[in-house]
Order: sequence, then C-alpha cells, then structure tokens
Amino acid sequence: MKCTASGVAQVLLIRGELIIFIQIHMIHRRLILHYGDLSDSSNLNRLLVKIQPDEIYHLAAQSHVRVSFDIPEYTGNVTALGTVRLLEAIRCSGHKIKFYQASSSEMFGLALAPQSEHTIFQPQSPYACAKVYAHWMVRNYRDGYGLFACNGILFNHESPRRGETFVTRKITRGLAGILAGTQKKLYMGNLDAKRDWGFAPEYVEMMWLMLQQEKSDDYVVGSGESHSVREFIEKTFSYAGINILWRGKGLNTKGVIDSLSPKLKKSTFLKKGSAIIEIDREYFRPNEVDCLQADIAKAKKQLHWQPKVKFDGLVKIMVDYDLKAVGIIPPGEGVNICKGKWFSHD
Ligand code: F7E
Repeated sequence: MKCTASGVAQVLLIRGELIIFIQIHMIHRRLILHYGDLSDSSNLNRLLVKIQPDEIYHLAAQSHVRVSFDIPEYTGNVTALGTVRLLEAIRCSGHKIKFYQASSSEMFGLALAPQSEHTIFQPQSPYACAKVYAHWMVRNYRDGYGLFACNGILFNHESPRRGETFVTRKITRGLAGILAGTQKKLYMGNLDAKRDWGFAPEYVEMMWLMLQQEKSDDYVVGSGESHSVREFIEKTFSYAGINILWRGKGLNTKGVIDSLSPKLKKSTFLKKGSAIIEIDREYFRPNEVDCLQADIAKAKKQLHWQPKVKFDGLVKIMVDYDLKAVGIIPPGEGVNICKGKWFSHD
C-alpha cells in the first residue's frame, strides 16, 4: 500500500468513515480490503457495484518518477488509463460517488516556481505525462458528466512511511545505517534538485476536506517552501550530530564529516574528514525537474488549510523514526512534534 494511502486509511478510520482499498486482500478491524487491479476494468466495475462507496481516494499508481523511465508503457497503463477505468466505473455504476484524484506537482516539470492551479504543465517524465492525462480526464468527467471529482495537486509528501527508494527516506535511513555501523556511505543522484517537501498526514486532511465541499474543484497542496536535496542531507545529518562539508564538483562531489557532536566523537567508525556521501550517476534521471514550490493561496483562502509541519520539523520526525528503527535513541524533537497529531512514532 502506498504510504499516503495508509495515511488516508488512518485518517478516515479515526473519522469513523468507510474506506475501500484495492490490491490487498485481508480483513482487519473496521478496514475491509478488497483485491483488485487498476489494469482490470471488469474487476473495478464489479467492486463499485458491490461496495457502492460514498467517496473514492484514488492514490494507486506506478508512482516512482525514476522507475517510470524504465517502464513507461506500464506507467501509462496504470497511472493514466487506470484513472480512466475508475472514472468510467463510477459513471457506469449510477451511484453518486465523490472522487479524489492524486495529481502531482511533477506535472509542472519545467514551469517556473512558485506553481499554482493556473500554472501550465510541462511534464518531464513518463510518470508526469501519465498524471497530466489523468488530471485532464478528471476535469473532463467533472465538466462533461457532472461527476464530483477533485484533483489534489500534491507536492512531495513525506513521512516515516515513505518508500525507501524516495530521496527523503533514503537519506534518513542512510543516516541511521551509518550511525548504526551497518552502512558506510550514502550514494546519491542530483543534489541540486529543489522540492517542496511537506508532512503527508496533513495533506491527507486536505484530501478529505476537498471532498466535503459543496462543489468539486482542483487545489495545489504543499508547504510553500522549497529546499534542495543537498539541504535535506545537511539538515538530516546535523540534527543527528554530524556536520557535513561538501568537497569536489559534479560526479566527484563528496560529503565529508566536518565535525561530530561530543557523543559521536567516541564512535569507532565515524571520523572527521571521512567521506560518507558520494555521487552515483545511476540515480540521475534523463530529464530532471529543477525546482518545485507550491503556491497554496487557494487552499488557504477557500478551505482554510495550512500545513503546520515545515521542512525542519519534517526532517526531525523522519530522523527520529529511522534512528529508533535501528535501536538508537533519537534526539526526540520529531517525536514531540507528532504528539497529538495523526502520526505516532509507536
Ligand atoms: O526525488 C533527487 C531526484 O524520488 C526527489 C513521488 O512521490 O513526489 C515524488 O516524486 C528529487 C528528484 O521524488 C536521489 O532526482 C537525488 O529531483 O524522492 P524522489 P520525486 O521524483 O520528486 C511527487 C510529488 C510524486 O508525485 C511522485 O509520485 O531527489 N534525487 N538523489 C534522488 N531521488 C531518489 N529517489 N534517489 C536518489 O538517490
């Protein structure tokens, strides 16, 4: 299950609502999971007739941008056409079903930041092209058939549940491995790409809000801040007590240990001057999206939504979780930020 999808399940269960997920087969408490596949329209049709849901949060996709260059046809089939299969299933079911589509900031591609609902898409990957197609089909079904269908154009949404091959989680897990002594280095791609990273549970609330409005519409959802991968690494490592100094350029860039906290100075495998970040060309993409930053004016004005967790807090939440996972006592600021929120470190 995609990490944000598990977040949707959590939020809706807390709100006491029913949610349907496809692709997993099990029964657990109030969450009923049905087996299905976005490439099989007869199965989707049957599921909608059987379940008759009030709302559908469509987060399923081949969602890895780098991977979409290796499997462009599959990405188009699942991410683009899968959405149309669901829309058609809703239209033909005859039931009044509200639909949420997980549109993506990747659709903006090369468009200048900040990006809003009015920014013209310039997609740079098979994944982004598939999402643009799905985005416009949602608008078509809304305008043409009167479907209550919303596009949430989500900028990067992170949490400790983020998949391990996405950059934020790769970095926080890499740090944990280096501190635990099970990993020597972290190999990265483009350090200069800038992203608007936010805390996924807050975005899930915004998805729910969209479907509770009188009229369906499209909204940009992000933090409004933009930071580079390089900054994410610096912040992650310094929170845990390692200051990074960058040496070299391009593929020869190395992140070396500049200083260590008094506690880490006692470590036998962490030494000032040793390189713990290196570059591997394998992680670069044929096309890159250089800078994403959300303009969330519409979400603020119309839905009174605003994220509380910003870049600094997000890093602390993710680092605390991954340090705990390898048995290291974390600094704890991230655990505190989460208290009373949707996400728990336990
Ligand atoms: O990359 C750079 C990489 O894979 C972020 C998906 O959820 O958010 C996500 O897409 C940036 C890119 O996410 C590595 O080149 C450097 O510029 O974490 P990512 P993404 O591609 O932005 C959007 C909103 C979605 O909709 C997507 O489904 O980080 N980068 N070095 C790296 N990225 C990865 N994965 N691994 C690296 O080693």
